[in-house]
Amino acid sequence: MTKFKRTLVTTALPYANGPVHIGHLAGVYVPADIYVRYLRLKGEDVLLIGGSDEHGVPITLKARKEGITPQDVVDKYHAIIKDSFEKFGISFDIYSRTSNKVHYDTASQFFRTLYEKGEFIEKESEQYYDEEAKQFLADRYITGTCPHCHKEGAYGDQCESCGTSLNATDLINPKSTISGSVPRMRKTKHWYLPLDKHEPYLRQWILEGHKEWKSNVYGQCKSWIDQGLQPRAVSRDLDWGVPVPVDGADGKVLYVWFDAPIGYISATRELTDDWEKYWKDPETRLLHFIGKDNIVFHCIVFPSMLKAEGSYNLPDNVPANEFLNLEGDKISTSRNWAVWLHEYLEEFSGQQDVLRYVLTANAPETKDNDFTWKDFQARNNNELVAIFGNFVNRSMVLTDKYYGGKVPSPAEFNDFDRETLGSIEGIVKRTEEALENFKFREAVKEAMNLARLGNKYLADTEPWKLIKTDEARVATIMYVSLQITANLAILTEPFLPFTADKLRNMLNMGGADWSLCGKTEILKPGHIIAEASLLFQKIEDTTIQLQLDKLAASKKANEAEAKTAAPARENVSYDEFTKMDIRTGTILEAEKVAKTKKLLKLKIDTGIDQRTVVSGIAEYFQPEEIIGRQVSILVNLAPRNIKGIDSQGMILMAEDADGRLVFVSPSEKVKNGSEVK
Ligand code: B3M
Ligand code: ZN
Repeated sequence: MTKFKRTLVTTALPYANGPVHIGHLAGVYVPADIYVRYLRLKGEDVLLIGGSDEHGVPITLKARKEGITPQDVVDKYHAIIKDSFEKFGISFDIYSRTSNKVHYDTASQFFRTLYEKGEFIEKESEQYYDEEAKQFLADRYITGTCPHCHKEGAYGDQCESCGTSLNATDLINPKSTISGSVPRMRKTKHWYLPLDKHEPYLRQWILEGHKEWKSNVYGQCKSWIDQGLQPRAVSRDLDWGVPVPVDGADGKVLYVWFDAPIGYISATRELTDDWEKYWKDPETRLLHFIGKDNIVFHCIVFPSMLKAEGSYNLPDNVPANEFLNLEGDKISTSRNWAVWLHEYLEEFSGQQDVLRYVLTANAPETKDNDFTWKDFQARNNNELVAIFGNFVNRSMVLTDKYYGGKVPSPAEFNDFDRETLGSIEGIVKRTEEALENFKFREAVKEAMNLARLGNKYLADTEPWKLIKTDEARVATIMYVSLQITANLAILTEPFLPFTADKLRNMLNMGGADWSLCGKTEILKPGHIIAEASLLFQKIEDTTIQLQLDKLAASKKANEAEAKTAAPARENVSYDEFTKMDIRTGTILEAEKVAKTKKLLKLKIDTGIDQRTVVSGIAEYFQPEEIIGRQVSILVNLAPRNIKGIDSQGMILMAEDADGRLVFVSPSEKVKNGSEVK
């Protein structure tokens, strides 16, 4: 690390079209915050930059759906996101947003520079245009039939039914979601960043120069580069975003992935006049903390932009994480399968460090990982409460009890004391080494080993048994315990900032000074500590059950939604429809079919005749309650033998979102045998 004088850490800018959840925290913000807090404690010059990504089509779609402006959407979510990060102690030097003026200026200027240097190619292409709405259509604004699974309602970029990614031109019967009209192809001009031109440089810079990058990151880069890079459009036909700052670009904005990473630069500019030092001085180290879906943009596209511009540093490392799943399922905003930070803050008020701890201990560093509420509870109760909290509490309460809160003077250290004190330094070293290599799981585990060390030390020395007989020995034991406690109050600061702060206050030791970490005389004899209060509290089964119930409700709502939203089946002709002879009829008799759960045997007056129909509605209706009810019946369905009964026809039922069945009956009484058409 020595060759750098300062570090600039950026965190992916979350889209301001929804609140943030545990996946965001685990993948990006907690690791970045841990890292930055650590560097700050060491007295290094470091900035943590963040902000909301407020452009892009999903935001315009959400605005349209809710009947508000895109600015309304981003104002709402930017506030929620910013507040969540603050409350979780993500220690941004600035948390900005890409809809502000500094960003517009910075992004436009950046584009112009590349434009004037001839770093873009201009190309005409054909794109879908909505003639009624008079605008070009982004892929998400077009729906149609999927060419693969033939489901309707597939989007121009992806079919959500079968998951295939598509081009808008692949859709069968495309339709504009804005006006409903059939879009036409129209010529449009865009600017492209020729990534192919930068390929030799990227190959050298990453594949030769950065073999130390995490293998998931390096591997993705290699596969992109080996596949061959293509020019990428950096503009879009859209009315939400940074306007393309050249003549003849009316109605065009910068592509969101062009302007968003420039947001890091804008935010730094907004923060300090000295911003160029952080971006351009080769003695500054640039680090991007991101999730795995953003790797290509941060390792290939943005570096190509920076390189083309010419005056900026390229990232020194991009420690991207994999994904965090929730209870075995992919986290999903649209399916509400998430633990939302703003909700956690209400439901687990004051327990931010617990989530920070669990997400770090179980971070998706090298592979996707799963968050479960049971694991959350277990880590809190068995680790934070039983080890960390328990040790700190005993060491402070005993000091209070035996020495009135004054750090005692140790008598002579025995081998065990020396061995214990001697272990502290090693733990600190291993924690530092893990931190410096972006191995945060390992780092937090090492830090917890210090609490384990203390816990074991007290359990083995049992001062409470010696106080009557060997006070000098107890003084030594409490002294050693307090030095471990003081070390914990510094060492855990990057991971558990609220707890470490509280602990330092309890110990009366002021701010955290990393240079003390590993020392064995942090609290001097005679130093007065304050009263101990509990650092963590046990989480009960009922609390966890509430969370599990909440998720179960979400799942149920989704299943219901999935049902109501099932796309329409393939078209039939009118002739095909009229083949079905549907009549009104009245139920005359009803009885359960023996040895079945679902079946009722019904006698129906169809107006044509009286006939027997077997119907699978027994779970929803008692036989006696449906006698006399008018229903619709398909009378020309070929007879079927069901459980030994000849069933002639079918009663029409509607199945609601929860799978409940209701009769499709005429809304007023009509003659039996009336045709339904
Ligand atoms: N907003 C995508 C995301 O939230 C995008 C990141 C921008 S980082 C410059 O995953
Ligand atoms: Zn499909």
